[in-house]
Parts: sequence; structure tokens; C-alpha cells
Amino acid sequence: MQWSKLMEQIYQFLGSIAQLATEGLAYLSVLGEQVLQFVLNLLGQMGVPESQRLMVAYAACYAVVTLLLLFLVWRMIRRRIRPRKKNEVEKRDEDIAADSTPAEMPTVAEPEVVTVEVPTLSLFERMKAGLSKTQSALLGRVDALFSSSSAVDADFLEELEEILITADFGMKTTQLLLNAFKQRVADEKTEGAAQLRIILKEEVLRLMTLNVAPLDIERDGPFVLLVIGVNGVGKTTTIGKLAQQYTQQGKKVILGAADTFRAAAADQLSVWGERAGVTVIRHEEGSDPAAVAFDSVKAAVARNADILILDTAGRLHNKVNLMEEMKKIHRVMGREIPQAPHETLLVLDATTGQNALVQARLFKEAVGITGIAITKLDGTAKGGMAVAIGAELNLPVRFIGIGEGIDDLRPFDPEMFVDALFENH
Ligand SMILES: Nc1nc2c(ncn2[C@@H]2O[C@H](COP(=O)(O)OP(=O)(O)O)[C@@H](O)[C@H]2O)c(=O)[nH]1
Ligand SMILES: [Mg+2]
Repeated sequence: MQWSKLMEQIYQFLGSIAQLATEGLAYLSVLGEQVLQFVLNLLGQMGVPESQRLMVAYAACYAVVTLLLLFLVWRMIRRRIRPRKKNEVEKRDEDIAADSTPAEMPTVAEPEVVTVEVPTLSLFERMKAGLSKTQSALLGRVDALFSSSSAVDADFLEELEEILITADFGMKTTQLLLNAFKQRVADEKTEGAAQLRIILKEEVLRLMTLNVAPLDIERDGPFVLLVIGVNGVGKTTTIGKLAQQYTQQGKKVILGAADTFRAAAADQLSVWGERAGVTVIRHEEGSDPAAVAFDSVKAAVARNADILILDTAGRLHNKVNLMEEMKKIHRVMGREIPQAPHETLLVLDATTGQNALVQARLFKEAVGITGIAITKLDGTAKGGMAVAIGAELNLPVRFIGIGEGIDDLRPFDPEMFVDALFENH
């Protein structure tokens, strides 16, 4: 029952659509007829013969309808393309804007000016910082002893002896210091911690100044500085620092990599050479150190250098070997510059304590040492070694190393050293 009703309604609907379409078509045909008539009249007025008017009218209508369709299609395509193009253009503009921002458009916000306070430490402050470990170990105990004791008696001297030996002043230097200290306290009837400290400081200074002579490289022709010492004490680093410092003073420096034992040694020296802008003469790993020494001296003379610094391998395993090697180096260099080397600098590592003194004695016997450089004083609480070396070996301490920076190698200044050691924080 319901189905038939629904079907009836569908038929009615379809019927009305068909009627509408028929009416529409009828209307369109009437419209078409009128348009055709209009075109025919127009053609008649234009003088087109009657027999051809119909054909021309159809052709004209066909052409107009085709153009109309083409126009509609073109509009549709344009609508679709335009938004995409717009997006692309916008995006391109954004990209250009983004690319050009840093170069063409400085950021609006003013860069914040940050003033960094670079601590410019004076040489004395650097020295003090470098010796801080020794200072706190030595001075703390010395002050505690001096302020707690009522008299300079045997117990007092025994304790002072222990403090000095612990700080690596060595047996001989400690005895020298104690004797002088005892004598002065008795002579001057000194009392009070502050007075006692002054006496100790003065006696340390007196011992240190016994063997001080800064390295004087001023002479005609290249000054030849031969650097020796066991492996790892800081020879190459010391040479690098010296190369920079002498270059900054306007000296012409040449470095010779006569440590041919390890390739890394020559590389390390080359890095320092590059940094300081100085020539480094080097041969292949394992080649004869004397050959490097010879080439270096020749180069120094040819280039009119002020100073030639020669790095060597630190092999102390055999005294005879070392002596032979050094003799050969001396011989070949002497061919170019008769007095070369003018200085044979032994580098000692302060952190090795009394062992450094043993090394120094061995090198002194095997090779004619003329000066000492003590490195790594910043890394030890046993800075007393710097005092002991000079006093016991009767050799001048030329330089001390108190860090890895370029300025951390200083010509040895006993007064500054003692002030840094004995001045309270
Ligand atoms: N803290 C400190 N380290 C140093 C000093 N001198 C050298 N060194 C370091 O000691 C190490 C060995 O130095 P190097 O020059 O290669 O020794 P070489 O084998 O004798 O040539 C390196 O790591 C250096 O940076 C110094 O005065 N203080
Ligand atoms: Mg080295």
C-alpha cells in the first residue's frame, strides 16, 4: 500500500520534471527561434543573400556559443590557478624576507652591551696564584708554629725542620736555613711570630739569591739555547713559551726539533712554532738529533736569528749514551758557531720533588748544565725545591713555570718568589 503510494509520488515527481524540461526546452526553442530570427534580420541588413543567411546564422551562433564555453572554461581554470600562485608568491616573499633578515635588516632590538671584567692579574698575583699550594702548606704550618711557641727551643727547631723538609727544601738546604735562623734569633733576640717569620723569609731569600742570573741572550749572532731534561718535565712547553715571549720582544727565534725519538714531539713543537710564528727545523722521526742540531744552527746563521732553541729527547737511561749524544750535538753545532750552545738549560718538574734533585745531579755530571728551569710549581705544595735546587747544585735558576699559559713562564725573580710565598692571602 505504502510502496505503491511512494512509487506514485516518484512518478508524479518525475512527470513534473519531464514537464518542466519540456517546457524549458520549448521556451529555449522559442528563445532560440527569436535569436535566430534576430540574427537573420541582422544578416539581411548587412546584405547577406537570403539563401546563405540561415547557414551564416547557424555558424555565427555556433561560434558565439563556442566562445562562450571557452570563456567559461578559462574563468574556471583561472580561479583554480590563482590561489595556488598567490600562495607561492607569498611564500617566496616570506622566504626572501627570512633570508635577508640578518644581512639587510638589523634586528630591531639593540644588542645588549655586556662588559666583561677581564681580570688582569699582575705578575706578582700570577706568581702568588701559582704558588698558592706551596704557600698554604708552608705558611699555614709555619704561622701555627710561630704563634703557638713561646721560645725557639729544640722542639721548635725540630718542628720547623719537619715543615721545611715536607715542603721539599731538601736536607742540605733545610740545615742551612735552620742554622742561619737559629743564629739570627739568638743574635737579634727576636721575639714574636711576625718577627720570626720575617727572619725566615729573609734567610730563604738570601739562599735563593746566591745563584741567580737571568739569562742574557744579547750577543752578536744567534744565541744557542739547548734544552735538556727527562721526558714529561715540560721542555717542549717551556720552549714554546720562550719562543712566544722572545718573539713578542721583537727577537727573531728559530726552533730545532732535535727530539726525534717520538714524532709527536716534533709535532708539538711545530704547533708552538706556528702559534708564535717562528720557523721550526725538523727531520723525520728516528733521525739523528745531531743532524737536526746541525741544520738548525745553519738555518739560524743563514737567517740571522737572535736565538735558536733546541728541543731534545729526555733519555737518561744510559749516562754514556747521553754524554755521547750531547758531545756529538756540541761538536756539530760548534762547526757553525764555535761557542754553541751558549746555555744548556736543564728543565726540572717541581712535582717530582727530591727526585728532581737526583736528576739534576746526574745531568750535571753527564752534561755541562749552565742553568735550570723549574716547571709546574703551580701544581705542587713542595715549592721549596726551587730554593733547594739553586742552593744545592750551585746553578742559577733561570725560569720558573707556574702554569700552562704563555705568561706562566717567568724569569726567576727570587724576591717576587719569596714575597708570594710568605705573603698572607
Ligand atoms: N701546570 C703546569 N703544567 C706544565 C708546566 N709546564 C709544562 N706543563 C705540562 O707538562 C706536560 C708535559 O710537558 P712537555 O712540554 O710535553 O714535556 P717534555 O716531554 O719535557 O717536552 C704538558 O701537559 C704541559 O702542559 C707548568 O709550568 N705548569
Ligand atoms: Mg717534549
